[in-house]
Amino acid sequence: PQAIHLDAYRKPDYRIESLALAFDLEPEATRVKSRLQIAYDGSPSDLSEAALPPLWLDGDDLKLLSVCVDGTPLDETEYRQDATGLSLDVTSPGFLLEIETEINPKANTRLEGLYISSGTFCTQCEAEGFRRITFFPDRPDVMTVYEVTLRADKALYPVLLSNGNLVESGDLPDGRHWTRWEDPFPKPSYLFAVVAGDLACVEDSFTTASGREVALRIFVEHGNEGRCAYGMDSLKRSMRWDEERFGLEYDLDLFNIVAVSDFNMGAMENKSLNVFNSKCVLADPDTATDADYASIEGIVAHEYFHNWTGNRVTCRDWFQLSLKEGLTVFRDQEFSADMRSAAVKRIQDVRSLRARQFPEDGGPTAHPVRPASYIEINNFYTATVYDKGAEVIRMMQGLLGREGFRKGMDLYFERHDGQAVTCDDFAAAMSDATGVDLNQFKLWYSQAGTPGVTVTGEYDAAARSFELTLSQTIPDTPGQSGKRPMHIPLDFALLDPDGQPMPLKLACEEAAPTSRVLELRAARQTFRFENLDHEPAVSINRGFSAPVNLSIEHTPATRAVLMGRDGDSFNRWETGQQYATGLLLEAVEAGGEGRQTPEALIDALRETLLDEAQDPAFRALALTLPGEAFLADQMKTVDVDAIHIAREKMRGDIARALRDELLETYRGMQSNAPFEPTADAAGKRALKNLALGYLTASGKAEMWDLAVVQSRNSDNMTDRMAALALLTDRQGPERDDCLQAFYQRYRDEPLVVDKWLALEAMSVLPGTLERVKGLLKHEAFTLTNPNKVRALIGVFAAGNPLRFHQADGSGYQFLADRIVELDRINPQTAARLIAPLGRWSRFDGARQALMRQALETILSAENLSPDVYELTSKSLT
Ligand code: BAL
Ligand code: ZN
Repeated sequence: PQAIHLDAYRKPDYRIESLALAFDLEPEATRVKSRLQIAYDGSPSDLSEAALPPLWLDGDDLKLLSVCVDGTPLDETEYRQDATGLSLDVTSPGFLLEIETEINPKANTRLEGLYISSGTFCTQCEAEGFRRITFFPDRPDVMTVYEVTLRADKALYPVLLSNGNLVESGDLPDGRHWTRWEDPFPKPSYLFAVVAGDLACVEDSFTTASGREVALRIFVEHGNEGRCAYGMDSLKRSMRWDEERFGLEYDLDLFNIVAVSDFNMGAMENKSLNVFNSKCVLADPDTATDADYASIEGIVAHEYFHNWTGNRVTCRDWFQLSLKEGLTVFRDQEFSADMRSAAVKRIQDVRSLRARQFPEDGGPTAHPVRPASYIEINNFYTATVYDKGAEVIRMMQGLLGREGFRKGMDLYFERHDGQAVTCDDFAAAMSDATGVDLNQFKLWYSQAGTPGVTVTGEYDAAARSFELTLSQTIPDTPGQSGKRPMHIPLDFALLDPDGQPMPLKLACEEAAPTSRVLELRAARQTFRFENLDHEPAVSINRGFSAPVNLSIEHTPATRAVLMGRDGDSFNRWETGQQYATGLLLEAVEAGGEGRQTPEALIDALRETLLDEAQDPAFRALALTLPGEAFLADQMKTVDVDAIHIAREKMRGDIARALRDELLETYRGMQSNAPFEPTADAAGKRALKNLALGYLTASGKAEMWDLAVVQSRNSDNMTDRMAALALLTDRQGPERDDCLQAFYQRYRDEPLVVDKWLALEAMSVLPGTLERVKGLLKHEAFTLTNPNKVRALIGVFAAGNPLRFHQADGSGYQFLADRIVELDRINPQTAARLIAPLGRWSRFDGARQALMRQALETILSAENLSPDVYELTSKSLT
């Protein structure tokens, strides 16, 4: 397969002025008629007939039935067709093109284009699925207005939806019916959508700031109507928030969401017809956890926010994917921060960035936020494009200030509404609106790799001054070396022994604010602060203002200030995590057991656990030890066994030292009130379940009874899952009984069955791989459903380091075989399973060889998709 390069971009030769599509929906033979009004878009001097370039239409897996130009059928000598599309000679600068194709949605297991999920026709066109529906210039810079007519059997498919407004509908002979939809906003093909099925509908409405009444509908399989309330409420809150924060109103009279069970992604922002993975919208207390509720709130908001950042202003080409994704993730993060605890949300986002993006940035598939080339664009829906992209936007807001950032957003929409643009256009709007120079900053778009920033400081008591030295290094990544220094904004304060911020007077300035953003632009920079009466504790990169690996040493005294009293909760959490990480890595070096956990850490944890002034959700995060994957990421050569032993040992030490306090917390956080998915109630459950986790680690067998009782008797899925997640790691009959009872209770609930599969896949018990293999044949599992694949195979490979990396390599070979098998069904989902094997260079020689061997197994399979080929071959270099 060939790579596509950003610098080869050429604007399209032809505009599509309008597109009318008519579908006759049949599961195995859907007919699609398209009428395209086409106009040459080159310079007028090229308008001699001989000079008009051919028109290229992408097409994939389509049966071409006919092509007509201005009403005249073409014969086969007048166009050229290959496996990737159709090329037509053009003789007139404006013409009507009519094409008829046939497709087979039932056979479409890739879930790209038009396919069937549980009897419902649905589409996924981003990035390049539209070409699997009809021949079309399937690129985001070709925007057009759509009119869509849908015809289908009325009894089987009473609901027929597309983008925009419903303009007409009616009955047809033979029990069929039809609807016609018009979307007045020009859009790229990736935002096109169709849904046809027998679906239930939950309705509500929203009045926009300027008084537009918008009908809101969520379509679900019958029986799921009771699980839409939280998604609907999230939608309404998102709509209000976007008006208040960014002045952005909804622009049509109708907004539809459809939940489907088979979906490659979380959800999709098709104009006015969002299609959701059912996991990302359906919730009730009996089947969804607090984490599910929070994720639904964020994803519903994310897709809604795309209406402006993505749909009204879209990407010129797929290299600019982060233009819409990074920005929209940033927007959904800000929304969730406003709906919940901002501090907790920030910590969770940073944890997820470190778990998913930092390893990507340090591995064989590292790429910039705006990649320079790709083989398969589906492989670039990554943590880097999304989450690091969001960090880039957050840093811009840090540099411009909230008000400046808002001015930049306003200018961006003023300039580019209705256009397909680039990340440079976005940065230009930000810079022009505020006068802030972002030229060096834009290296964040083009240089891959997580910058390392080293911080050292020296206090001169006689001079009452403090000299802070910052230096940065940007690691080499595949295809990129010798990088330029980045522009890194670091939120900063100096704290006195009571944790109070001290005045920050730079030698060259009069002003002495108590916090500031230090802008690191050179490889090394020194800042000298004056008039300081005490040696300060350095609180830097507050709120994780820049996505860097920070290296800073604290004395026991300054660490205690930062952990206990820093007004920046992120850094309070961060300092504790760093402390625990240092101790754990020391223990790992010693083979795992290490020394007794120091009193200083235990005391700090006790103080946090019992500090009722702090949000329980924050306390739960502060008491959670760094995860095994994070610890592995800090090591040159990963030792999964020693990491597991060290972490469990420390958990046991903490549990034994704090047993009374933990028990008190466990009881104190219980509630008899009915379940509410609020941040407050969720925080209490999080702290209660954290306490339960430690109690079971304390070595007292009776503590396990608490988990067993909780798993059976809770009135909500959060508590039940928390208990089961502990029990799954415990050998013995009660484990098997509890898991079995859980499955029996929920066997008809696909989203809960996914949780059950994941519980088995994440177990640290020695027989896990064998059980996972067995579950492949279980009635509950199927390789054709991406949620099932991710729950069982994905969780095992990416979420169970101990068992995936077992020394005989059986985990690796298992994954390789599943990827090859799945690639024939669904390449996009198969490719997303590869990453854990790509980390081979971080392991010992024996494991390296076994992991590479597994990658070779994949690469040697016949007819590999470009998706899997690209990531596997890159992983081997
Ligand atoms: N655009 C793909 C799904 C999402 O990021 O919203
Ligand atoms: Zn998105």
